[in-house]
Amino acid sequence: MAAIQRLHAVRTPVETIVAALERDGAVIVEDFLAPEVLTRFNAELDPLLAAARPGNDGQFVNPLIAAFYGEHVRHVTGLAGKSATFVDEVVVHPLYDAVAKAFLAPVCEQHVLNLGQVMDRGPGAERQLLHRDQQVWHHVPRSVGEIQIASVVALVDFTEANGATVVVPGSNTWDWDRKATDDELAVAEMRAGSAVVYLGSTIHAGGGNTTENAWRRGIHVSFCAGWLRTEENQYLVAGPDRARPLGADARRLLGYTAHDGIMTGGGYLGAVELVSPADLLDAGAL
Ligand SMILES: O=C(O)CCC(=O)C(=O)O
Ligand SMILES: [Fe+2]
Repeated sequence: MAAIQRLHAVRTPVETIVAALERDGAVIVEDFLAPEVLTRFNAELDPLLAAARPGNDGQFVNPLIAAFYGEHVRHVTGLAGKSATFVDEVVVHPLYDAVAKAFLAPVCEQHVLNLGQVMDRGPGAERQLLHRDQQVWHHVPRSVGEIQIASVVALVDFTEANGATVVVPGSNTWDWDRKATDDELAVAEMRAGSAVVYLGSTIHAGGGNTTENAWRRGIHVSFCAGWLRTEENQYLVAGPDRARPLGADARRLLGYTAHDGIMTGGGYLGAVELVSPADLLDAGAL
């Protein structure tokens, strides 16, 4: 069985974390969330999860997605619209910013939040199909390189039995067609508050939950190049009323700043009335 390098969120220089990601495509970042943040976040999520139906009551974009997520996972999607802790502490987490800049700055002017959802893997959940998250943008030529950075943050202790994420270290450097064997899988067992961070090209899956009654509460959070269509529609998840009181960084990550590629030979994207929506928010016009 393969292993994932473990590094500490605060004590490790970010360059070391980036180097581990370049080499292995995945790294466990210990103590990614401070204990106080973890407690606050879980308290905020408790009622949302209590109301969530396993398998989303069968409501998915299509039956293949339903099979991918399965019937035993509770989802709280669109966290940017539902959780202040998510926006204040997770979306703007400085480590995401540093890692996203390291991998995505070569291909975009700014990155944005792609997805932020709780995945509470329940007893009976089977391991997901091994996949690469950036396969969702299969029209983008692979020669473009990394266009996404992703993570699963543990909100309870992650164990092999309760469905810890599995990753394939080094698969970010593989030919796209190569399949992983079982001995190439590594299980991201980690304490609550830690995160497994991985690249969009790294093979991984949510793990199977073989316990009787233990739920694996984690959040799946990813960022992508700012010119991509995001998996969750963040403008509708977090509309202008939600974005107005936020700081500049959060607004930018939620897509309220135009992606301005004019100086690098491209064009501008995401403008409203020819300016950044964030400027309209400031002017009271949005
Ligand atoms: O929940 C997990 O551990 C991983 C989920 C995942 O990889 C996905 O839904 O794309
Ligand atoms: Fe995934």
